[in-house]
Amino acid sequence: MSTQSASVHPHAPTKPTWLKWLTTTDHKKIGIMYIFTAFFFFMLAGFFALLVRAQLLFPGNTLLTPDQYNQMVTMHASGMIFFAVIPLLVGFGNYAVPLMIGARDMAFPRVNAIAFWMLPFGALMMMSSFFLGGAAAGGWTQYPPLSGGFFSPGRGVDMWILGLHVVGVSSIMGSINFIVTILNMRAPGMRLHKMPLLSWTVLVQSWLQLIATPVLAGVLTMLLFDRNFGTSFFRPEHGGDPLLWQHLFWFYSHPAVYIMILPAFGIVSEILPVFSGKPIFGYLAIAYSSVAIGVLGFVVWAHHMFATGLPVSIRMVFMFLTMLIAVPTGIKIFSWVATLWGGQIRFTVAALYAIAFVAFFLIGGLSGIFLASVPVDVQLTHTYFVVAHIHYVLFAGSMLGIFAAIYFWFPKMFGKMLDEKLGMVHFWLTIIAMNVTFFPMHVLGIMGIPRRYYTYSAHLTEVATINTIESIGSFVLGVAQFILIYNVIVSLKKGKTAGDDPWGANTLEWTVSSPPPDNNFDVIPTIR
Ligand code: HEM
Ligand SMILES: [Cu+2]
Repeated sequence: MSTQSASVHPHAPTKPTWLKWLTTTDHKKIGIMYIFTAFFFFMLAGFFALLVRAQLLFPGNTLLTPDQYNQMVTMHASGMIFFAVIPLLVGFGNYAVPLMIGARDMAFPRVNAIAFWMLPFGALMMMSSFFLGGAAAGGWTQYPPLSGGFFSPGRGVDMWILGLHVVGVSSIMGSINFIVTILNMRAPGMRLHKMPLLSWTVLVQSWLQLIATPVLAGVLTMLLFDRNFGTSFFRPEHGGDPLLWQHLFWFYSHPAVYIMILPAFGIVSEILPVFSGKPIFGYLAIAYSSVAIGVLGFVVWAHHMFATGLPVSIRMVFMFLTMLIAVPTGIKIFSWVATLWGGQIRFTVAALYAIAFVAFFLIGGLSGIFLASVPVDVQLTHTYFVVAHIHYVLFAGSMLGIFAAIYFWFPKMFGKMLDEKLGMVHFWLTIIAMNVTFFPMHVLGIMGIPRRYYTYSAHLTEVATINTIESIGSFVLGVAQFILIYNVIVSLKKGKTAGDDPWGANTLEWTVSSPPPDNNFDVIPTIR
């Protein structure tokens, strides 16, 4: 086994490069394809957000029709969650985890390839609804009766459901693959307690996907049947219950927020020690608090339903359980700060993104604790405060983690360094514009301004000013991402050669060449 090398198929005919990529089962190529595909959808869903912000730039704007506005809000959020953030993280997991644990590939390389290819197909299915009479417009949460046949008569919701089914199957296949890989394919001597933290978080993420995604598939199918085949799971006029949707939807979608953040925790836990020149503080605490977050994530879903008239006793239980999540999250924040503390910090772009993650994700965590409190949530749930919260967890959290990962692993992936100067410009513009865009949303929310509204009154001058500022911030945020794209293109062509270990890191992927050989390791390393 350990002497197997790249020459296992000496007689394989040489394919043209593009065909090699299209037919590859190599986890590294698949990881890179995940990342590029998902980045494309990040830009597309970002464009939808900018249309939303353009509409809200000043009161009484008619850039979009109300229905187009609702479609943009829906497709922005759905696109970001399912086609951008989750697959970006899965892409980094795919690329890095087998290398980090000393494996030659994922456990099921062909399943890995199929799972990847389902992503663009699922996404295109959902996006095609724009050309089939209009996309879904009921928000990414698609609460019935809004998503039912009466309020959403077109094909949009059906295509939304079918597209999600396809990426759902992809997620389930991917998660099984990660679980088997991580549990069975670690290099000799790499006990679970020695495994890099990214693998821990990907392992927990995969369990969440495996358990939660089938529930989403079920509830989507029920809605599809209500809409097309005369069932009435969610139709009160025929004895159904719309709240059943909310329970099942959030039983998936609350774990989904951890699906979207856990690998980012892992990424940051890999990067901070490298650039602070110290080992990670509290390795076991980070590993086990990730498991705790995964478990708790399944028993808090009703905190999305505090305003639906659930019995007070139930709301109290969910409030308490939700607040408990602050404990494992706090443990991580503490460990990261302790890792940085007293270190010889090298402020590379990757390090800056990881540090910014800790600083700004904290804001999203704190607003989450506010929202966990029933009386506060009842006031704020329909307002912009929630939009502020999700963006501090998903942009300031997941996306900053993803940017950190891009700057950190790019040299390994392509053997070239990204330009640090361009990276700095990208970093500072992103951080400033992100806060200008999303921080004032807390204020709008506390003022009582509802979310998902098409426009607002010109009499609300303060509200208008805040909206204008946010919109300008968002345009800068959008433009800033082209600096990253430019950096990638230029660096691929003429970036500095990276060498095996440009950052002085010591996980296994840095012991092989950049880019790594096809089979990852000529000799599988033994861990002591
Ligand atoms: C350029 C960056 C972004 C901008 C300008 C932006 C802006 C917006 C706006 C304006 C809304 C609709 C507000 C409303 O009327 O209710 C929204 C909703 C949403 N955004 Fe973003 N967004 C960005 C990035 C992201 C990212 C990276 C994610 C990650 C998943 C994300 C997830 C969401 C979600 C889930 C919602 C729906 C919230 C709900 O359930 O009501 N956004 N965003
Ligand atoms: Cu939740």
